[in-house]
Amino acid sequence: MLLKNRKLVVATNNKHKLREIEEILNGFEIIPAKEVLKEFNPEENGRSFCENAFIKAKALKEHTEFPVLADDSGLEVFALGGEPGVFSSRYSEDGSDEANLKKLLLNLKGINNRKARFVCCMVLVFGDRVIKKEGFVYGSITEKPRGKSGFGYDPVFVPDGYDKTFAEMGEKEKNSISHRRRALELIKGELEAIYG
Ligand code: ITT
Repeated sequence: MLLKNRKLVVATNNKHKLREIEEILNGFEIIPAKEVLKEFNPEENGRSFCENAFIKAKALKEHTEFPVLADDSGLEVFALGGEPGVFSSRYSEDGSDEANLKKLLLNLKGINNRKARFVCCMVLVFGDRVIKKEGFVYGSITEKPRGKSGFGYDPVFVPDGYDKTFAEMGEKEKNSISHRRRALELIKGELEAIYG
């Protein structure tokens, strides 16, 4: 199946993710979920990032003829048995970035092993095909939040080989090494094949 235009619907309500995806997938015309469906809020009850990404992509694909790309992502902290994992956006009671960060730092208080990784599963649905690709970035969790850029857990995550948090780096540098970039690089090859 070869498509004429380079339109791609992105199944996310997260404006930060959308911006990062637009930056990385330049050359494609990105259509935000809200332009296809005013109320896009599928229940993310999967047990893995890929299950949740598929739930989001499938929910939107029912409403558009264009290929749909969905991202499910989060932070896994090894000393916490992989928490917050698929619950990254709903870790604290109110689910705000600030409260999620606070809970994470509290749960890590006094723990020396601060190793963690960001995971991103990208699912692309077009026609009757489903393509899943995962990206990872390994690093460690700081004692205190640092930096203002980005979103979510960016202020406490220092990727291996760097001394800045994702929030201190700024979008460009983060996007060059992030879990989202790594998953998207793998999806990009598939997209080029679909669009020709
Ligand atoms: P959509 O479901 O609409 O895409 P969401 O923000 O709810 O938006 P997820 O369910 O995939 O997305 O949850 C992702 C959470 O994981 C996000 O809210 C952050 O807390 C965290 N996260 C994922 N990628 C991140 C990144 O690049 N930097 C910082 N935190 C990230």
